[in-house]
Amino acid sequence: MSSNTFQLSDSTMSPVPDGKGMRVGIVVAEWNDNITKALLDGAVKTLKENGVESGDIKVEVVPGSFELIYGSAQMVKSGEVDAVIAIGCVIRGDTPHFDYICQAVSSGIAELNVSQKIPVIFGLLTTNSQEQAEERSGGILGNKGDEYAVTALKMIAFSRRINK
Ligand code: DLZ
Repeated sequence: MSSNTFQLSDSTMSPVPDGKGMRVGIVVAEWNDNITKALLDGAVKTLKENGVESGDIKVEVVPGSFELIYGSAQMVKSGEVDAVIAIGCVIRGDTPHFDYICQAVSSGIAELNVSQKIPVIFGLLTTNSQEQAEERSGGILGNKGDEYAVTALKMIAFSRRINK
């Protein structure tokens, strides 16, 4: 299976758990908001399609992807959700800023996953161009928000199995 067409929601993958009773927090960055809004919409749509109730989806906005670290940490510590999806989009520019943000966010989210009790899903889209971002946020390559939602549901189910 090509990584370009791989979808976590494919029928060849393990079934998506029923999301009824699952509470999902989403922290979404405003930078590149035409992309992050589409990713958010995709994630929310998939959560609802899989049984998550509207009232169990909590969305908070932060300015940029760097702030996803703090935003996700606070959402985790609130105790009000069973998983957090961190959504952002970083598009490579002419300066090394791209690398610093990507490195910081991936390390920050990884740290939360090992130090906290609930899963934090890495929903940071990192692309070389606006076109690549559009292709992955509702374009010809699907909507990665869908995958983030499926991952959140699978990880909540995993956590419940392990911790029962
Ligand atoms: C500063 C900056 C730059 C250059 N590029 C992006 C980007 O492509 N995507 C994104 O989400 N945020 C970007 N930011 C903002 C930083 O994430 C952060 O908000 C600021 O450095 C303030 O902490």
